[in-house]
Amino acid sequence: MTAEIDPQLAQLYKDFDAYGLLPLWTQREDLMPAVPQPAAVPYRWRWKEIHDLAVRAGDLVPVGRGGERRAISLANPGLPGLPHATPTLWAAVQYLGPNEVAPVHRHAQNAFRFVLEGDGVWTVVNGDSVAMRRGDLLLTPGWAWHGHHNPTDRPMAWLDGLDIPLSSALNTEFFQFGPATLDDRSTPERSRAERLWGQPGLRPVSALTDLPKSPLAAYRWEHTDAALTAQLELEDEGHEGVASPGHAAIRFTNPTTGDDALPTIRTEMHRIRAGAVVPESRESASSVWQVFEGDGVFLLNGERLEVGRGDVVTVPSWTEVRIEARGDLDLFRFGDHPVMERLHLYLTDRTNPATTEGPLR
Ligand code: 1HN
Repeated sequence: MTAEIDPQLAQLYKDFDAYGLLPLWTQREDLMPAVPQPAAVPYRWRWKEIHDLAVRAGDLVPVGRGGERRAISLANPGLPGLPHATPTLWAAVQYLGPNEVAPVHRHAQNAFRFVLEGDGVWTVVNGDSVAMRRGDLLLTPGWAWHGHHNPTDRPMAWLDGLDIPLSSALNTEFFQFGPATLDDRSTPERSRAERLWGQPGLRPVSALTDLPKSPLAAYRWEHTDAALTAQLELEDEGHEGVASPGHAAIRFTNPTTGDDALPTIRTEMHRIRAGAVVPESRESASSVWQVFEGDGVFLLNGERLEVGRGDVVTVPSWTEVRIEARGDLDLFRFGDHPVMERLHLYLTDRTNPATTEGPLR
């Protein structure tokens, strides 16, 4: 090709390059594909493999000031060299051994923890000690001080999710170390945040201003489980409430606004009945799923990925997803949907204007 190129044209391209210029006409398809073409790939991490490696890291790597966290990133193989699960989302397994403390710091990036198994760690968020137990979602909104401590003789591991890749793409990262020691090592059953905000539909009159980030630090499994159970019972009784047939779902929300619990990260729990299917769909948002309980299959662009307890699956934008539950399947999911929705960039295969004539919202 290059041999046949008009020498004047070749010189033009050389001169473009010398002046920091690039012609659109040779690149249009890469810059403007018909539908999203993510570099990130659909991928599954097995819980047993991650967990065994986390235990080994626990034996070999101390946790303390500097490194701050013994967290192991789930790095998407389509994004080589980057500790990113998707272009916007960071997922990791963090491991805290008996009597260890992860020091206090804060950062602009939003974070949460989701607990697959175990208990015994308290995360201290802006001076409020929050117990971490199986099935709980714990929030660390951007710029909240936070450290973790494990006063027990048992190790604990959990899933961390953050919007680090979004923050680095936008160059909005800020970070600050807190005090060298975590002074508050208290172990209350209920945090102050839950005592103030944790009763459904009830808001303290002392706090009527809406907040962009949820003030509720913990969403407890007993409530999540009860909500999912009720949806499926209502379905059995012939009433509305499920997300789709045999598929119950809840979203964790900010009690002051009803929006997503974190401004940049959607968090949800799904329960799919044994034998039920969530049919194929695509969306212009990326997600990470973790199997909380049960087993089944994720079909991602037609590729079958068997999943069981603790396994983590990443679903890049515009990947066709179908989920089949073998036994009853409980799934935690987080995604970048709030960002896409706020920017009016959220589309699905049912609203893609190129195929439906529908207007861009
Ligand atoms: C962080 O602060 C935590 O607080 C976890 O547990 C993972 C990954 C990168 C940067 C900060 C935590 C993190 C992190």
